[in-house]
Amino acid sequence: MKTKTVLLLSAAVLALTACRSQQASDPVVSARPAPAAPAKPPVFDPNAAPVAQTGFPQNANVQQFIRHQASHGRYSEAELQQFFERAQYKGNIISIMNRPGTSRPWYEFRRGNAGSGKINGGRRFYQQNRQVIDQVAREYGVPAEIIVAIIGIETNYGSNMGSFRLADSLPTLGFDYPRRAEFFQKELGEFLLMAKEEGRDPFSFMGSYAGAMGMPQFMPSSYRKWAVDYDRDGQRNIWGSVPDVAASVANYMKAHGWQTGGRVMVPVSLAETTPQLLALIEEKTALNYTVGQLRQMGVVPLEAVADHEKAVLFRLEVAPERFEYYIGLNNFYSIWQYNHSRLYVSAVRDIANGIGQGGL
Ligand SMILES: [Ca+2]
Repeated sequence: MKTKTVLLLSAAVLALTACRSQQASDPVVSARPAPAAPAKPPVFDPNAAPVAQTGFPQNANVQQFIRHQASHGRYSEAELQQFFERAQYKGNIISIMNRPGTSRPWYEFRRGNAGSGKINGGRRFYQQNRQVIDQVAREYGVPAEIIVAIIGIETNYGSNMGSFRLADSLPTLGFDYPRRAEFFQKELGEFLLMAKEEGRDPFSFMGSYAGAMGMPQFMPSSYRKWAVDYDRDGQRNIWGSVPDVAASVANYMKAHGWQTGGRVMVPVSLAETTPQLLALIEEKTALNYTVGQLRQMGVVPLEAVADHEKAVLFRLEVAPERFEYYIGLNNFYSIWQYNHSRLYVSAVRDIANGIGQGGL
């Protein structure tokens, strides 16, 4: 862990150095506010010759993107053309994206994502950064152990932040992954704005193969909205500054409705596993019912919870074909918006409870 901290610190220093020299040498970077993102990128034409064949600069979809961005005054056509001349197509990213997904049951997911290694790592990380994380927690009203747990599940406390240049991964996904072209082109647009706002070369940003950045794995649109320069050095450094990272995560949670002092989930039992209740579990995750309404349908909370609280019923497979039932409350939903997976939220809560006093 010591080595990692040193690595993170040197990464931070490098990032800052890069920023400074960039700002010093590039007078275009100014306090001029960036224009708002255009509502929607143009429609992706799946019949155009693929990027793997044409390269980026000559690709019809890329040219369409360039015209669209330039027409909104975000970048000149020449600047964008130059960007795509430098961007490298990464076919291995498309292979990763096309791997068949496997849905793991909770008892397996938990081992990999919320095991004792992750909890012990979280205790160490918290201990090393206690002062600033506690300060952020107080200021934002989000528990320190939730902040730490999210950093843990996302990147194992900063040790696995991804080694792809965003300037390669986002164009590759935006123009060679039709299923989500719209999403990744939008993120690419946000990314280019973000590089300009931060006064950094777009090719200096590193992240996961899917464009998630830094210790909290923010996508560029999230970075622009919620990343925080907590240590006030002029950079929102979510790759190497723990104060910035902790505040960015807490800010995200607060913006997504975190209620200070609220619980994440409460164990329940079902009076009977009726088809109605099983259907509820299959519903899209949302807080559509109150605890009182769920009680009337036969859900019995095993710990105190107020009837007026909003909730979602779900279950976790704790061993093959053996289920535990829960209701997720408001703060469950806040974490879910960080990553749309009930297993993810449950793992965050397990790590957090393992680090802290429990009771979340
Ligand atoms: Ca900073």
